[in-house]
Amino acid sequence: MSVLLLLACFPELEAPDTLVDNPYRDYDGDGYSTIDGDCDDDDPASWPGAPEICDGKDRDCSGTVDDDCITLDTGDSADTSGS
Ligand SMILES: [Ca+2]
Ligand SMILES: [Ca+2]
Repeated sequence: MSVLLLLACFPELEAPDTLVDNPYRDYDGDGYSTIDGDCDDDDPASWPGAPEICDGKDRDCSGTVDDDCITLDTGDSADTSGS
């Protein structure tokens, strides 16, 4: 009960990392922070030099979406070509 009261009085104790957007922090855990050139630090599949996948996002942080991108092969999935 006292912990809840403490958090109510000091909300910054609850989640201090989300209150300040630190450009030096790697939020998505891909090894790159915003200051390192991570163009989307909410997506662990986007970082400088990452494989550019044809998914409508700038995965390699080149500034261009789907430039020279690769299509992921989903393998032997069901026939999606229709009739
Ligand atoms: Ca990152
Ligand atoms: Ca790109």
